[in-house]
Amino acid sequence: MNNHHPELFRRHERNPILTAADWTYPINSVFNPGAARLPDGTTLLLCRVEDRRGQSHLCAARSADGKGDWQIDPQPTLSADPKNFPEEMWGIEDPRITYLPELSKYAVVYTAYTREGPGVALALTEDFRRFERYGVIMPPEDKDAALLPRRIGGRWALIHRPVSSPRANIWISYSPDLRHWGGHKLMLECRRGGWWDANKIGLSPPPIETPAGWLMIYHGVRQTAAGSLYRLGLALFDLNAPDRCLKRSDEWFFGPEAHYELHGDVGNVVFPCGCTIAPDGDTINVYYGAADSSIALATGSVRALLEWLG
Ligand code: BMA
Repeated sequence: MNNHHPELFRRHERNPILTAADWTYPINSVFNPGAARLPDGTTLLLCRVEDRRGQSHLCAARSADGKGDWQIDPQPTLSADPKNFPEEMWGIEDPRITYLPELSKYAVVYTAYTREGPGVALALTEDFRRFERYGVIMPPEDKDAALLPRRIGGRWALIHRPVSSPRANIWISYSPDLRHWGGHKLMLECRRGGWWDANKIGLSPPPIETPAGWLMIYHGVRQTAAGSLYRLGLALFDLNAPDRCLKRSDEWFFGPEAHYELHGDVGNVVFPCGCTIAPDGDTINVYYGAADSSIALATGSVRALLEWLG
């Protein structure tokens, strides 16, 4: 156990880096973005934008340094399409982006808000302008999902979080073609009792491939008399058998502290869906929704995260 708490994630000095006021069309809030570093070095955020009906769509914002001067698409980049995909009737949320070298495409795995609750949907894209939709790939209630970048033992791997009430654990499932899924395995279980990650956990950004294993930042939800507290912990998984957990932090290392994390539409929430790794291979930029209202950036080191995990 650690007795000292190193600052593993440093908040950007100009946080929040994106708010509803930055949008070119009227919106309620912008949060929980997926992230990708494009081949030319541009950082792309696929932001969850909530309109004033209460429904979400996705909108791209691009920045040369991943910190400022964001170029925001003048209209929604990916909207719900309930005519062709009735599962998206109440909007689409919380995208996680993984680049798939085998297909030379990005996989965007997002939440489709169906009549029966959240489900997991997939779209592929080369340019974040045109999208090839696969529809719902995991039925409700399921969310917090992302693909691994390459096949494991010949099959694609999807991390996701089905709810088996009253608890919600992280699972991994496999597919030969991204459409048919099976081989379901429990990947990480929520703790019980008074733990910070008791009863409900979920994947945050897609896992980061390191020589030591897949490094996962995950969120734990603590129910309190004052509402839910969303905080982040770490776990490490075997590169060739990703359902095998090698290490897991006992403690959370990042939680709501700044005013924009404590106050907003849903206070006490830090919720990253994306991160980028700088060309040095170590610096990690984590983009997170703050209090379901704005987008903030925190920076750390993959090496330091692994060291802290022990
Ligand atoms: C989770 C998701 C996130 C949201 C968080 C806090 O269940 O719905 O989109 O940011 O709750 O409200």
